[in-house]
This record gives sequence, structure tokens and C-alpha cells, in this order.
Amino acid sequence: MYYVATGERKELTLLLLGETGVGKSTFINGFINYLQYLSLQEAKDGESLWLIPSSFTMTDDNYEERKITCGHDSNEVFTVGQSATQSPKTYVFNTPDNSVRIIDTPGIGDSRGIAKDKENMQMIMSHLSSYPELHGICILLKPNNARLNVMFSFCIKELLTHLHKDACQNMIICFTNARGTFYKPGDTLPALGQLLQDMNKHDQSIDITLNKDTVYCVDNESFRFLMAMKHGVNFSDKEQADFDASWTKSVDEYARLVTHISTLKPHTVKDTLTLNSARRSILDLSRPIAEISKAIQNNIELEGELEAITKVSTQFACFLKKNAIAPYNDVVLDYLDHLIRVEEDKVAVRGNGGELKRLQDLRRTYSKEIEVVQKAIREH
Ligand SMILES: Nc1nc2c(ncn2[C@@H]2O[C@H](COP(=O)(O)OP(=O)(O)O)[C@@H](O)[C@H]2O)c(=O)[nH]1
Ligand SMILES: [Mg+2]
Repeated sequence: MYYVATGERKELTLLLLGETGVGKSTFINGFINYLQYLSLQEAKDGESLWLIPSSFTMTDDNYEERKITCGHDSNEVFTVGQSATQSPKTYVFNTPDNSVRIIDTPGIGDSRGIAKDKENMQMIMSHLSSYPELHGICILLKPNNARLNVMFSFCIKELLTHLHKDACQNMIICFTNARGTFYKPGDTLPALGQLLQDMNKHDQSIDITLNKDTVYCVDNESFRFLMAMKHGVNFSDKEQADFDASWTKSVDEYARLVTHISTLKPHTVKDTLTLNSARRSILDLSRPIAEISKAIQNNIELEGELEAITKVSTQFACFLKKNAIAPYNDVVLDYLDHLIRVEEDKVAVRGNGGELKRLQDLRRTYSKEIEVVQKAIREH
């Protein structure tokens, strides 16, 4: 891989974020290959390289489905022919100019639901505490996957609520699976632009620029191709030529991305972590607030207690308003409503209401959090 020589060797840290299945782990497997082999031909002749075990199916030139699997690691759980990263993990690469640490993370939009998403986000935050600075925070997206649905808004907003405003300067967007859109961001980029603009209308100030420096398009299908080929799958000459072109394109885009983040002032991770602690405190306080509110009906003397706790909670909320890219994720309630509706239908058939109750509890907790933050925004 080639880079513009900066003369000074830097240690760079890049965090990968995005929906499950968007291609974060494959992004890392691509990187090690692109670093080692400048062309697909070189890679074909060389040794197989992968860092993260992977499992996927591919159709060969005889239209037969072939399952390709490389490696095994308990951090990657293979479900329905796909692997899913269980906890954050860091991989280190030495490029000619830099040492690049890339942090792979479990995705948002986990099929195990919103509680798992929240748990994953906490795991990411505690993993980040080992790294004082982040040069790049990369949100991975697919070019034509932004059916401006609840899920897309939920994922983007959820990520932005966890990051400090200063991190805006380090945000980059990387489109995976981009060959089908000729390495252009497709419908997703305008959808994302619109989402950010709408958030800004609601008294938020999101300073994320979408331009050539911050938007990248890759397709790591050539990694899939390489692995399939090493497993003896045959492809037509036309397909090989396409994969060859996507390899070269991705090599260029990765180099451009690393060069860009090496010019940025790194984000101080502590700022983002402090924010996260404030958010957790609001959630922790929402339970006593709810309980005291209930008990107050019988014991009016509790009013003072309630006022004191609410005041603390409001201070945390003001802190979030001042410092978070997005102080709260308003889509979380729409998303939970959607899940609750689905679960209600299931309960009507099966009659087991345990999961429904859990979702309803979650909804109550998050609506309390949002209420506290919105109130603080209105009043302060
Ligand atoms: N065609 C194509 N497939 C990809 C690309 N990136 C990932 N995949 C496939 O998408 C699936 C999910 O990828 P994975 O890296 O596990 O996603 P993660 O959940 O974000 O880590 C796997 O089957 C990958 O082989 C890409 O750029 N192009
Ligand atoms: Mg993964």
C-alpha cells in the first residue's frame, strides 16, 4: 500500500462503528490484504491472510451455493451462515508511515434487540477507555440501505448520542458493498445528510461535514472472492476482472482514509467517556425518581427528596446538552414501539408475555431519560 510520506511515524487509532452485517470485520480483513498485496493477482499468488474468522456463502459460476469458512474464534458467532462479532477487539497494522490500530466492534441493530445494543455500546465504551485518543471514528454504511426507516435513524442517532461534540471533526463515513453503485454512496448519503439536517433543526448543533475528505467508498467483495478462490471456487474471467478492479479501488480508498485521519487532531476519548457516565447516571436516577414520585402520594414529605434527585439528574442532562453530538435519541421510542407491536402479535399467538413486559419496561426507562433531557434543554 502506498501513502504520502509524512516523515514522522504516527500511531493512529480508528474506531469502526455500524449496523451488524455492514462489513466492519471484513473491512479489517481487507486491510491486512491490501497492505500486503497491491493487486488481486499478487494476493492470489500469495499466502491467505485474514485476521477475523469469517463465514459466508457465495455462488460459483455453476450457480451452486458454496459455503466459505476461514478460521474459528469464540468472538465471532456464526449465525445463519454469517458471523457476528461479540465484543470489541483491536487489531494493529504497520503501514510504511504509521502504526494503525483498528477497533472492531459488535454492531448496533443486533438481532437480539435493543437491550443487547445498549450492552454492546457499553462494551465499546469500556474498551475505548484503554485508548486515550481516537484519530478516526468511522461509521460504516451500505450505499442503498437507507430506506429512511426507523432502524437507520435509530442506529445513526444512537451512535451520535454516545459521542462528544469534539469528535465531529474525526468522523468519517465509509460505504462498503459500493461496487454496485460504482463506488458512489448511493441513496444513503442524501438520506444521512437529511437526517443530520433534521437533527440540527431540533436545537442540536451537529458539525459533521460530508465531503470527499470524510466520505469513502470500498467494496471488500474482493476479499470474499480471494477466500472463495482459495477454497477452489471457480469464477468467470469477467467476474475476476470485476474483483480485480474492486481490489485496486479499495487499496486507493484505504490509503486515502489513513492519510486523512493522520492529519486530524485526535479526539480525547476521556471526553466521550465522561459523557457516557453522565448518561448512565440519568438512567440510574430515573428509577428512584419514578419510585419516589409514586410514593409521594402517601407521603408528602418526600417532595424534597424528589426535588433534590431531579435537580442532580437535570444537571447531568444539561451537561449532555452542552457536550454530546446528540443529547438524546428520540427514535428509540419509535423503535421500541415497533418492537412492542411485533411482540404483541406474537403474544396473541403464543401467549407468553415475558419479552413484551421487558420491552414495555425498557420503554418506560428510556422515555424517562428522554423526558429529563428534553426538560433540561427547554429550561436551561
Ligand atoms: N460483497 C460484499 N460483501 C461484504 C462486504 N463487506 C462485508 N461483506 C459480507 O457481509 C457479511 C457481513 O460482514 P461482516 O464483516 O461480518 O459485518 P460486521 O457485522 O459489520 O462485522 C459477510 O458475509 C461479509 O463477507 C463488501 O464490501 N462487499
Ligand atoms: Mg463483525
